[in-house]
Amino acid sequence: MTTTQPSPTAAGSGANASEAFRASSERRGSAATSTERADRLIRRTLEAIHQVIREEEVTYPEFQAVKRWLMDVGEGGEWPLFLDVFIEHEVEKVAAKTQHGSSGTIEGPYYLPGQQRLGSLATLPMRPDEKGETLVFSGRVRDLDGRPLAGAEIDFWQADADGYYSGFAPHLPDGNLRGVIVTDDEGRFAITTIKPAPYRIPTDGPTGAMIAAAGWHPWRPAHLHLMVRAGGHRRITTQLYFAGGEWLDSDVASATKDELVLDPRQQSDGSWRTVYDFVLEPA
Ligand code: MBD
Ligand code: FE
Repeated sequence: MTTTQPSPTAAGSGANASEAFRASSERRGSAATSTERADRLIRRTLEAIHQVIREEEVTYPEFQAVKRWLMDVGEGGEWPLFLDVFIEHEVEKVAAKTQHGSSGTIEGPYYLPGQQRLGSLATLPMRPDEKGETLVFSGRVRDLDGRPLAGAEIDFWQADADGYYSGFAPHLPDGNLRGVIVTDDEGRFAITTIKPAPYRIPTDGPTGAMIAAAGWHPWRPAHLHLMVRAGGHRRITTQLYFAGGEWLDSDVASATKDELVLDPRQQSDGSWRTVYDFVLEPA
């Protein structure tokens, strides 16, 4: 990745991700958990850790390294990043068991609410010299019976052609490559944007340090993020990937699914076009 822009620090984007999560969980409310459920989940989680310590004969220096690392994750504001990369995919799979219509996948740490509302034929807010190849992504939103959903909202966010998200990288204008697209009377939308780059977990923070210590790679394949909402219907949170893209088969966040891979076609003007339809189930 070559860029002349200052690279955002892990700590800077981590602090923003923590703040964004606190604001969003206040909005959505938190689950009321019974003592019985809390006892069971907490006990089983601790037992799983104890089992690894016993079976792997974890030493005091290893325990202290973990303790230091956990402190660093908190102080660096990287809990949202770490949890969404290494844990959220499993929670999403449980949720998907009771979900019909289009597939979802993880939300990740970089959603920001309250973006600019755009019409059904929308160009995302971007810099005048926004780098990257033009991508036109269009489709329809329908219900399970195939009826178009007019006025459905596609809350859209993506990284730029250097792999950075606005709101989490100080060199990017607020709202860049984010927007809420509203479908027309026939449930249609068409979004003009640029193809994003793959995303790399920041290597200067504790999550990156853990990945390096284990000899893993820090990459997610290039992707678009969306939430699709319509009155009376269950919201879908998903991501769309690109056929043939790097890291598709080894996403560090384990969040790819075959049915979420787009295969854009290049047009004579050099831009890329792709179509994807969404199906929402009743709420
Ligand atoms: C991302 O861009 C992302 O989508 C997820 C899930 C985790 C880290 C960065
Ligand atoms: Fe992402």
